Amino acid sequence: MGPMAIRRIYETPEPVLRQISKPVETFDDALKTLVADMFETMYDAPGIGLAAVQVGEPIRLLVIDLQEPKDPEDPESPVIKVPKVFINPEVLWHSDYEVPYTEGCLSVPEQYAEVMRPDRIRARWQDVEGKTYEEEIDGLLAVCLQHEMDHLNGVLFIDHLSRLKRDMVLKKLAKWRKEHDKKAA
Ligand code: K1U
Ligand code: ZN
Repeated sequence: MGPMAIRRIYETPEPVLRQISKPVETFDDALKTLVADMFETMYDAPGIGLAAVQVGEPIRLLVIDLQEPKDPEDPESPVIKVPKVFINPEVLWHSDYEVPYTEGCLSVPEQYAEVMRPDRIRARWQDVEGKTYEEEIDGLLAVCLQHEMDHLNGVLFIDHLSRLKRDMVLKKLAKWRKEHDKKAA
């Protein structure tokens, strides 16, 4: 593998985040390089997921690594790395039952809010070689996959909030940026 690179993560309200990502049709070395860069960018952030559009490439590709501890009881326990790639993902079925999860987003930095989503989905996707998979997914992986698939359709988690809550998050983000930029200066 060639040298990997950490890419810039676009943040709201940059218009690229609102684009509808295009299907991946060519499974070539450039795609593998982008996937490697996305993992490096996600681990560096750090995050548990990243959609290609967040690094300015509006194609239907996302990566996930939940980085869950080996022993959830022990805070010192090492995390298990399980990198997952989803290309051209589709939801074939979702449960009617929805569960809340306090979500974050690298494109809405340092802001968290509770979002309701179906607790189980049946998904189909391809890997970097173009091989197709179909599986039923639940738990945090289902939450994260739905959040990342939203990115492919130009949707951010804040779009699922009431206007009042969304405005509160955006106000806190503006305040955080002021403080953050002061420190960076
Ligand atoms: O920007 C993104 O799409 C990544 C986002 C994914 C996500 C988080 C929570 C619920 C749904 C989707 C993040 O990774 S935000 C950061 C985060 O949650 C986290 C970072 C380090 C360790 C553990 C969690
Ligand atoms: Zn996100």
